[in-house]
Amino acid sequence: MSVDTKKLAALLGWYKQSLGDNLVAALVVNRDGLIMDSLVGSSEKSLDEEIISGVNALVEPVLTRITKEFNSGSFGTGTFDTEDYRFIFCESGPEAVLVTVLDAIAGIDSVFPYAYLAAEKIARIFDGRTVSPVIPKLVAESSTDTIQRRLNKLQKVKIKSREYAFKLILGGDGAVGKTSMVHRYVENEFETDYKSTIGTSIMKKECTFKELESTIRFIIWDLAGQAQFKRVRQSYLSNAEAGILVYDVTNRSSFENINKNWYLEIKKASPNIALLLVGNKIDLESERVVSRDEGEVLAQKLTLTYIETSAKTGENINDAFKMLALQIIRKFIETQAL
Ligand code: G3D
Ligand code: MG
Repeated sequence: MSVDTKKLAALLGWYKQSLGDNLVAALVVNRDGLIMDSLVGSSEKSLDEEIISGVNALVEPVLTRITKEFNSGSFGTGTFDTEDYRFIFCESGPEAVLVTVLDAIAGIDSVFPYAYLAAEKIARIFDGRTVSPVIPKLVAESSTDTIQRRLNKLQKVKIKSREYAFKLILGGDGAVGKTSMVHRYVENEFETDYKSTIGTSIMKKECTFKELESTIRFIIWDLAGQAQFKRVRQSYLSNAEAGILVYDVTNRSSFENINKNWYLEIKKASPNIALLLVGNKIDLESERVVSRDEGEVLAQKLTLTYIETSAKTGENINDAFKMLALQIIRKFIETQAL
């Protein structure tokens, strides 16, 4: 087995940056309990590399237990608290576990989305598949988010792909890259000479979280041709469970229209929609007029998760849809749990 260790190290670097002061250490451990890679965080408790060996001793017995559950196929994610530290274990494909060590008093809610995302990426690295080591910055969907409490339920409830399909719509001005994003995601290819057509195309795509034993089936509605828009707007926007608000980082008015028009209109048509805010075309860095900070501030204001993408290079496109799927799983669990 040859693992791209450079990529693994880069990914951990991004993971560390995402978690900031919360992180004491992050380790990628194989199923024999062997540490494949690790790094210490910037938390005050992360004094030196010694912590890694200490962590290793702690991790070993826990891993033995987990390995059993692994084999029975029941392990996905688990947490484990000691007096000084909190551990999050995320299964990362068949071969690895991502172990995240946090300060004992650290909140876990904001860490989980990153841990899932990192674990998914590590699984791909172990598989030898292509994956970007970059972990996009996510603005918390809401401060009262309690993913942890629902985690046990997540383990139990399986979302069966054949039973549930979620309507996903895209909002945003013309030419911001909505259709290109969908094409990227659905076919993983970018058509440079894509021509606007008239009507709505509807595509299916499944987004699977092995670790959560969940599959989200998106039915993506993409409206082509701005002229048609007014007439079909209502049926297009309503009854949607998921939506992506897209603006172009090189076009300020497309950004302003998210706040002025798109957000309100979509919320009105589909009040319970799970939404994601996307700043697209980041490959055009020299033409950028809307900064990442501005995107984040808007996301915070609207309590949305924010991601920056390029439909041209494919950067963060899969992650964007994944983050949305994760929100849906959470929403779904919340309603099921009542
Ligand atoms: P829309 O569906 O939001 O209207 P489209 O937008 O997907 O049709 O894209 C509009 C134009 O932007 C297209 O250019 C497309 O190629 C381009 N585009 C989309 N995403 C990106 C991106 O991430 N980076 C760059 N550089 N261009 C992008 P054309 O020239 O084909 O009209
Ligand atoms: Mg389009």
